[in-house]
Amino acid sequence: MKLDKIKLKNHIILMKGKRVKFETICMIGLGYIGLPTAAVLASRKVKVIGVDISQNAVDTINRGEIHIVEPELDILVRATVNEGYLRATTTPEKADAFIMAVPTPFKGDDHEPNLDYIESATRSLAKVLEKGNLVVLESTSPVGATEKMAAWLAEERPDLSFPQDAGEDADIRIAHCPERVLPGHVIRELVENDRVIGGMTPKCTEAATDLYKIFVKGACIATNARTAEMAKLTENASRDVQIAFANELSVLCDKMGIDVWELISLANRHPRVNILQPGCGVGGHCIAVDPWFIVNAYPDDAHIIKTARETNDGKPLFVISKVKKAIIEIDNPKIACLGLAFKPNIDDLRESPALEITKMLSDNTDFKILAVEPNVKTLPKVLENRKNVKLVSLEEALSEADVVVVLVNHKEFSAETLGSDVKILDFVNAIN
Ligand code: SAJ
Repeated sequence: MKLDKIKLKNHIILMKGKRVKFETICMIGLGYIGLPTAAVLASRKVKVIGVDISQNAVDTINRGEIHIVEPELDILVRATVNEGYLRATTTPEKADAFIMAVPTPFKGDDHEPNLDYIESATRSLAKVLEKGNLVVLESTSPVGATEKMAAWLAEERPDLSFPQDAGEDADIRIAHCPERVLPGHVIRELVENDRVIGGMTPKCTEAATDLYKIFVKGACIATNARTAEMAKLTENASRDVQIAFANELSVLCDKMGIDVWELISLANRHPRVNILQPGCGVGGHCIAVDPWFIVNAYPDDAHIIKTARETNDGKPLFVISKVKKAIIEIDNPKIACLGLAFKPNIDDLRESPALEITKMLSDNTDFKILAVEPNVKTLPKVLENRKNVKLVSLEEALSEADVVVVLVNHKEFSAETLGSDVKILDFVNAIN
């Protein structure tokens, strides 16, 4: 018993002796996840070098400003840049730890994950890598991506040893720590949410845990890299399946002449039922994307996940069919499309079903589209050259439109602001 205690003590001392201190952190990718993470870390008085290939993003941040919309982020970036803890640049610099938060889009038609951004970021940071460094992949990735990142690093730096070959004795520690913050609540959730930390070895997990403990108040849960990768995909696939159920109900209710919102609120009175909300489709760069990483790898087994994706991707077509039905007797109809973002109260248009619906309606040049999106100042690229599409104020849209289609439940759209003098097709329950 006594011996055990001594052993344990030694183990802790040994671990502490080996623990890496993080004075400088290099954050690669300054987008919706990278910039908030960099700013939160810098607010803990750690020196953070933010790296992005966009000169515009770098210049904006170095002025203490931000190039994306996220509540509280502007204050944090201004303060940390002014105090000298956060600085942006276009190429990686030496640091104690590197965190990578770059996009993982698709390539080709088969939803194959495109790891090109991870690969090029990995190869560029390899140049400044030093013995004792920690490299963390935060980008949502297919299972095995962290191992690929480690292999690319090893290829670039044969002078260093990596966990895939040297195990716990490696010069470099590598981990996958997926982010799970909700756009619109990123600053709070970065700090409060529990964090899954998957190292390539237990020591890698330990080093990454030390890094995240700098700002995470939630629990840091240890696992391995592959499980951490799959955990992230599972979280988003689970939400996608649940939203697909709500979207399927909305189509069924339309056929049955039942108000789906009332139906769901009644069913949710059951103590063990919690149905989510139908909408005009599922968007964003996460839920509409990540489940495909599972389906692409295991197409013969991921049945429910695939069907959910198809159900949610099919919802915009249902919305369009309802709009066309409503305007069938109007010549050159004016259609107000309320909301372009992928979800309420943000400016993010990536994979947005509302934007896709607006674009598809505007393919019919007989239709005049009055787009209303309070969170953007100009029309997005996919709409900007279309003569029949205008970005207008809510007032202008309401006064001109023959039909008003509510696509996103932004706070600006409600029973009070929309009134009842025009034909409203509400796909997001904004006016109830
Ligand atoms: N949506 C519905 N009905 C609902 C909820 C959402 O139609 O009841 C739609 C939204 O309008 C939007 C899409 O789903 O188009 C996704 O929105 P979301 O709020 O569900 O999720 P995201 O994409 O903003 O963020 C998700 C979150 N994952 C989960 O909730 C499991 C977040 O925690 C992740 O960090 C994020 O993905 C990510 O980065 O992966």
